[in-house]
Amino acid sequence: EEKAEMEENNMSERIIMCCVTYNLYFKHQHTLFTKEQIGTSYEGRPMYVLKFSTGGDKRPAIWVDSGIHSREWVSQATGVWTANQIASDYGTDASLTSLLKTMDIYLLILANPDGYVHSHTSDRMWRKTRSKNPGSMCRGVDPNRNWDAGFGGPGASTNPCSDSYHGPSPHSEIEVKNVVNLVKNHGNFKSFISIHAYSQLLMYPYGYTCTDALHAAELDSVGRSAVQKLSSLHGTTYKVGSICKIIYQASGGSIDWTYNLGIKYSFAFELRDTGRYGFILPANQIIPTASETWLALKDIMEYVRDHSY
Ligand code: PAY
Ligand code: ZN
Repeated sequence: EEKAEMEENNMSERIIMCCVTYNLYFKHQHTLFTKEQIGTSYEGRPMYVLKFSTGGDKRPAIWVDSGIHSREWVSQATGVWTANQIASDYGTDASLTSLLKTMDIYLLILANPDGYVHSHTSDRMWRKTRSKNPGSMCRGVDPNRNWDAGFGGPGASTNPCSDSYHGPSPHSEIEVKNVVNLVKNHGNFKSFISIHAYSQLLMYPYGYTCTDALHAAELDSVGRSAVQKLSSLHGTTYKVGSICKIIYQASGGSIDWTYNLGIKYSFAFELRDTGRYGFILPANQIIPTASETWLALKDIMEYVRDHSY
């Protein structure tokens, strides 16, 4: 019984290991990151965020999450690769090193751990959380329709059986609530970046309305610079725009909530590809995808560092 409990508790780390073998190693500073539990998932899995920091107290910070939709596997894999990249580039890469002198990076690799397990064990195309919906046989809520930003509006479903079910109330999903609590308690995030797949897009608010956000022009130019860097590695092309204009109207999304909270540099990536393989992206594209994405992430992070507000 004790062993079963231990295995349960180790689930999220072990699962991460299944996609990319990694050793975080530290050339310069052993204390570069800490692993902090932000809460547990619906099914009781611990949710850990990696905090990369060289000191200070609640420094201005950049948030990156992956895997909010479980079937988008290249997202979680990119999260793992990125963790290793930050750990090994620190002290070598001048830009990252200078960034971490004044800012912290938070990385939540598995934003939807229950869904991720389910996509491995039962249904490869599972997108949502795994919470029970009273009165319905269908499980799960779309964790990217569950945020308190245009909640329940166009582009979200009232049907618990739908893949875009918004849930009974804003932040009803514990996985969403855990992030909301951390972001609010921290209070000093300057950028919030959520990593999805697929479509090759770099998006900014809003999703719930096609009306331009106040900073749309600036976000567009930051985004265009970032995808130019991304393309320079393997020639992968990305489009940039607001969620509503570039993909479709979608309400209750995470970056709309963070933007309305005052986190100006809120972005969502849709990684490779454009539909040939879709969610079933071949494993040999993981490292090329993560490497090119890192160039875009670094470009955004540098901009955020240089444009304090
Ligand atoms: O914030 O990324 C956003 C909104 C748009 C995404 C969403 O529906 O939540 C777009 C889809 C996603 O990554 O979840 C796109 C993929 C291909 C899908 O499942 O349709
Ligand atoms: Zn997604």
